[in-house]
Amino acid sequence: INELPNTFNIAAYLIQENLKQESNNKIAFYYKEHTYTYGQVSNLVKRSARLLSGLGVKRENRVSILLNNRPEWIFYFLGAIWLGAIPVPINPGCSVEDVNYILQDSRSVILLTSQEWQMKLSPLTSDYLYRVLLVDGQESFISLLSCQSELNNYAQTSPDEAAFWLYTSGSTGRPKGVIHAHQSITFCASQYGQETLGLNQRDITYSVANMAFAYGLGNSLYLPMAMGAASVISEANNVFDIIEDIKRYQPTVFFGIPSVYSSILELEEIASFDASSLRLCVSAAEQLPKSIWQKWFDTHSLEICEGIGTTEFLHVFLSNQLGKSKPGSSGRPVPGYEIKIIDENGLPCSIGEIGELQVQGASLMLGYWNRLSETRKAVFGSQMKTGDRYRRDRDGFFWFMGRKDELFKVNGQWISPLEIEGVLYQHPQVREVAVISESNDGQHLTEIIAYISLKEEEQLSLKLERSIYQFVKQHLPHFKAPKRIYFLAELPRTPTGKIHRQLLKNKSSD
Ligand code: 3SK
Repeated sequence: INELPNTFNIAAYLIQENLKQESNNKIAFYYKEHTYTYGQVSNLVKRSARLLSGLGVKRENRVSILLNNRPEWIFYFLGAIWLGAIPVPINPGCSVEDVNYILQDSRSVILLTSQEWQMKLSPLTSDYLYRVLLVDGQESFISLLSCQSELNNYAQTSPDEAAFWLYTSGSTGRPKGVIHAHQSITFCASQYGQETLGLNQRDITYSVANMAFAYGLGNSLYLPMAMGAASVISEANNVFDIIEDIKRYQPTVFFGIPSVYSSILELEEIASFDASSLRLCVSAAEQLPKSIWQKWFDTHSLEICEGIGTTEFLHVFLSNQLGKSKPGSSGRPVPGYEIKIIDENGLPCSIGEIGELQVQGASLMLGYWNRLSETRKAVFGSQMKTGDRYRRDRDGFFWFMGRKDELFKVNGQWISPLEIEGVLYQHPQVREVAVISESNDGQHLTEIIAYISLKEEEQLSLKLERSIYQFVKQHLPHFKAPKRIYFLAELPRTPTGKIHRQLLKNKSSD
């Protein structure tokens, strides 16, 4: 890993490295019927910096973006960093209440959004925001850029200084602003993008995640840019559109999440998925059931490289690699990260023993904005406790056992909901599963409850319900079998696409 100079601006690095390599005319982004070369991106980023500067934005001011994936997102994000300001992406999957909270909490002075969102937010309640820019309508962001000149001088920032924030939402409480330095991006790009995935200049990446989510930001923006590769910017929010996009743009790398892989496999009979351009498939954000990995492999002869990361570490730190993966595991440490599993006394667990995952690496956040006690609780030195329970096998692969707060005790034994979910996923009619425990109130025994959604063409019937209960009985010991199974059309999801377990827990206690 190369030492960075004392003055380092990640936006300038991503732009200038590509122009140095004479990639001026190389395509950086595909969006609908448009393409943007690295030369055009450079021009639009510098104009964006000029526009923000003209609007009075100063170094270290926060500026928010609330949009689906689109090119303006990228020009604004990099333009702000070029200027030394701090972009704060907001996931459009957030509630209006959370968006208002983030605008206020981050003290953002400018917001780039759409007319639709502007209407939803009206009246805006932030005390700091003085201008809303829109991507649509009469005075669109792109039309404003066309009147600007390029701002050629970028802010002489340090690699350690805040470059951007990402908001992370836990299952409870308000979203937290995660502060990342300029150097977090170079670290993730070299260690994960280059060393682990082997991304290169010829790649075209496609990601299903919104760029306000750390996974999406890396996949669509800085991983491909750092390699001089191209990226498809897509607003697709359903599987049919994703399948259409893959046919149209022929990407080489597909960054998915488990529910998308599962839906593509399910729909394949009606909308065939053309995987011929792909050399690499990646999954993160949630554990990928082994059954989905296997079916994808059998159908497309492609391994899915599963990994796991956190917003606090910006991208993936545990990952499988092509030809060296163990389906169902999170893989091995990405080079440059030191990863331990520790017991309740803070001591390293032995092989096979379950403990909490503790990660150390240079992409660790600077801290949570204005949340000192939460920062202190999670981070000590350059390490962070993730709250995830893991075990490691003899080959050094890490196996996710569930969130620390999701394990429960039945018959005196710790049970991971993932083990039960893994069994239910093997039932041919099951699409999604989440297993939770009904909280033990001290008077009743803990009960295991499963929420299930069925595959598209399946109808719930008494016969099917019985077959699922029977399946559970056959494949799980009595005490691990869910007492009750509820069927939902689909399971609730968080803005980043993870199953919203807290909502299910609330539902079960209603
Ligand atoms: O959830 C994950 O696995 C993840 C992966 C990459 C970047 C960020 C996150 C949260």
